[in-house]
Amino acid sequence: MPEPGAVREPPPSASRSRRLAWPGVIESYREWLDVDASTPIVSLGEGATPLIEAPRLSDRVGARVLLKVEGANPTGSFKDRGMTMAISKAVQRGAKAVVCASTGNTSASAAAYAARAGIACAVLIPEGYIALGKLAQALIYGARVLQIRDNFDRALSMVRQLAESYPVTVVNSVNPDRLEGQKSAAFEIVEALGDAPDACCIPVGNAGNITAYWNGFQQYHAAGLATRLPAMRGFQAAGAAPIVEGRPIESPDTIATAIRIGRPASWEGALNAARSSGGSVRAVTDKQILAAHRLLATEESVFCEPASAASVAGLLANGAEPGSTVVCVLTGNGLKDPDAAISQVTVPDAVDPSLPDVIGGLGW
Ligand code: AN7
Repeated sequence: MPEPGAVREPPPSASRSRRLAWPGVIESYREWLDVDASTPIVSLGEGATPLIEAPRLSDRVGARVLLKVEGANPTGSFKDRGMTMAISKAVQRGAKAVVCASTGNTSASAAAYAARAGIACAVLIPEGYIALGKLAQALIYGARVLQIRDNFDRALSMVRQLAESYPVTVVNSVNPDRLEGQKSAAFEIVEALGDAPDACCIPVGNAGNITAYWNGFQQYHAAGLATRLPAMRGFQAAGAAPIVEGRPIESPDTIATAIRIGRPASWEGALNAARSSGGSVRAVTDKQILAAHRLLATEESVFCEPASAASVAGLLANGAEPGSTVVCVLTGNGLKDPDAAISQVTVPDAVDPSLPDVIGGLGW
C-alpha cells in the first residue's frame, strides 16, 4: 500500500493512450508539435480515440480491418485535434477572433475551442448544406454563424478575403497549425498497433486530413517508431471528386455534405500523400457511401456520418491486400447528421399501450 498522501506513479504498463486523465493532443505529443512553454493550451481532452477491430468487415475483405473512431472526440469529429493547436497558437499570438468556412465540423470545433479560450468566432457555412447537429453545435457554443448563398469553396474564398481586411485568424486547414494537430491520429494508430498499418483509408474533402496523416506516419517512421509506411488511400464522393477528375468541380454535389468540396485547399498534399505512399485517391458514389454508412452501424455498431463512411465504401469497392492490416478513419459522429440516418430507415407508427397492439406492432 502506498503511504497516505504519497504521489502514485502510473503503472509501467500504462501507455500514453491508456492514462485515466488524458491531457489532450498538445500535452500528449508536445515534442512533436511547434509549441513552447508559453503556449496557452486550449484543450477539451481531444484525441486518444478508439481504434477498434471490425470483424465483419475483415471477413468481407479478407484483411484485418480496424476503425479509428474520430467521432469520439469532444465535438464529435477529428477537427478537434487540429483546433486545439490552431486556437492555442492563435491565442499565443494575441488573436481576439477567429474565422472559418465550413461544411459543418470545422465550425462546430472552432466554435467550441474559441469559446473555451474566451475569444470570438465567426463561421461561414453554405446555406442548406450543413447537417443539423453541426449547425446546432456552432450556434450553441456561441459562434457568430453566417449562411452563405453558395457552396463551401465560395465561403472559404470569402474567409480568405475577410482575413486580408480584418485582424482575425483563419482556422481552416489552410492554417498549418491545424494539420500539425491532426497528425496526432497517425501517431495513435502506430502506438496502438505497434507499427504502421499496411493501408490507411480516409475520406477526402478539403484534403487536409490525408495530408496530416501522411506527415504523422512519416515522422514516426523517420524516428524509428514504425518500420513501414502505409499506403494512403483517399476517397472522395463521386459528385465532388476534383482530385480524381484532375479539375476543380464548380458545383460539387453529394449526400455526404461534409466533403461537398470542389476546390480542396490541400490538393497537392493529398496527391503527394497518395503518390509517395503507393496509395491513391479514388471516388465512391453516394449509393456506396450510404451502404457503408448503414453497414457500419448494423455490422460493426459504429454510427458515423455519411462522409466518414466514404473510407469504408472505398475499401469495400476496391478491396484490400489479402492478410494485410487496414485502418479506416471514421472522421465524424453519426449523431451529427440524424437526417441522413433517418432517411435510410422506416420510422414506425405509434400504437396504443395495449399488449395486443404492442405485440402486433412488433410483428411477434
Ligand atoms: C466528417 O468541416 O471541410 O479532407 O469544413 O467533416 O481534411 O477536409 C470537413 C471535412 C471528412 C474531410 N470527414 O476532411 C469542414 C470540412 C468529415 C469532415 C472530412 C470532413 P478534409
